[in-house]
Amino acid sequence: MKITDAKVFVGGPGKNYVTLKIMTDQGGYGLGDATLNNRETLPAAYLRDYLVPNLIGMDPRNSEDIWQFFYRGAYFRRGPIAMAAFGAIDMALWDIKGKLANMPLYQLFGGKSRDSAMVYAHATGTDLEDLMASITRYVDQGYEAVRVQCGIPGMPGSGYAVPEEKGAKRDYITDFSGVRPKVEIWDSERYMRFMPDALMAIRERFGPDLKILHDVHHRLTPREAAAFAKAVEPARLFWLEDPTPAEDQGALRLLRQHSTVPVAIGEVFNSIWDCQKLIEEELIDFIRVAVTYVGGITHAKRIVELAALHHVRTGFHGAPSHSPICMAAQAHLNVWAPNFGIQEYLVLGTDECDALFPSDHRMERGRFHVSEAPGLGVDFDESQAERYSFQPGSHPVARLEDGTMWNY
Ligand code: GCO
Ligand code: MG
Repeated sequence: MKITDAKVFVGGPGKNYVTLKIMTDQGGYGLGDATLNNRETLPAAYLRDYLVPNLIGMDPRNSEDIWQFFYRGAYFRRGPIAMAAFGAIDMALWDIKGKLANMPLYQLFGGKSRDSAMVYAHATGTDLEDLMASITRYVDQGYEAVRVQCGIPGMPGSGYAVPEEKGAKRDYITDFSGVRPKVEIWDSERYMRFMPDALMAIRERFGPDLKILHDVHHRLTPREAAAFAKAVEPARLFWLEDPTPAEDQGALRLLRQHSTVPVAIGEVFNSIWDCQKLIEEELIDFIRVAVTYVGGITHAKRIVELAALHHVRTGFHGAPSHSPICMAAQAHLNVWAPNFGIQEYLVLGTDECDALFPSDHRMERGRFHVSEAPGLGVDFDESQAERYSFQPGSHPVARLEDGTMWNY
């Protein structure tokens, strides 16, 4: 069996999805997602210029060897661009394998450990009352878990992932007015003064059962993060996400000495080496890698298995930047993984997105139900894809009030 061709598409409804389609000499095909938020053209170029020409003629069933060939063969290893490109190939090869076996992918991993996967939604508010209203909307829809982000009084620009107007949603942070980012202002002191009481007020309003998550988006120093984690303990969070800059794996040691708040980190990681220390030293409780950014299913599974040895559960990244192909790969891992924790999932399944990526995966009352179709269980409609093209966009950047650049 041989790979005969592979095509790369960039575009989608309100997003720049990077979709890879690998064709075989037996008429079948597999799909992969290489979307790297706000840098989408780069994994697409890596695929087109270097990886696809090498893929032609390879046996698509040898997904492990193909992964090693690209990873080791590049010599300059890792990094988000390369790993997203390898990730798309790896997903597509698993898709082909599942279709050959005529089984949904989770069966090839070891079957189901659960019927469906708990997901969390994003509640956002310009102030606490606005946030409470947003949480209520999700609780009423049956969600058991909600990430809460709130505007901070006195902070111009408000804070990470906070909407501009009351009642508005801010799920997707890309601004498509061009590649020059807008500037948001950050003030750790004001944030640390306000947020612990706000989280406690949410706990009191919604009672003991709601799973409350909060994302610091890498903005505190190790000492600040330790103090913050201690201060939010009474709110009994499901997790505190990215309290410190993710590249410093040692940064969480101080937090661990001062607090038992569950910690989640990893959405910016590209490999097992980025989280090895965090997992082996048991400095985290949830690993948040995305299948796309860590080189696909082959490498993500290695991370999940290392995590399982150290009581670390999964909480795969599921920001709307990932296409339904990555979300499908994660859905299969979620129903299999013995150490599944939770899945981030934003309901952005607009009609256009469903038309571009038809599937039987479904979300119901805060739970994701995996499709029983062979392979990944998601398709790609090329005639729909013709409607879209790349749109330049950017994340905002964060600066302190005096102008100093900070972590977005
Ligand atoms: C999350 C993340 C995202 C990122 C985004 C960057 O927890 O979902 O923090 O919202 O900001 O993926 O591209
Ligand atoms: Mg996050």
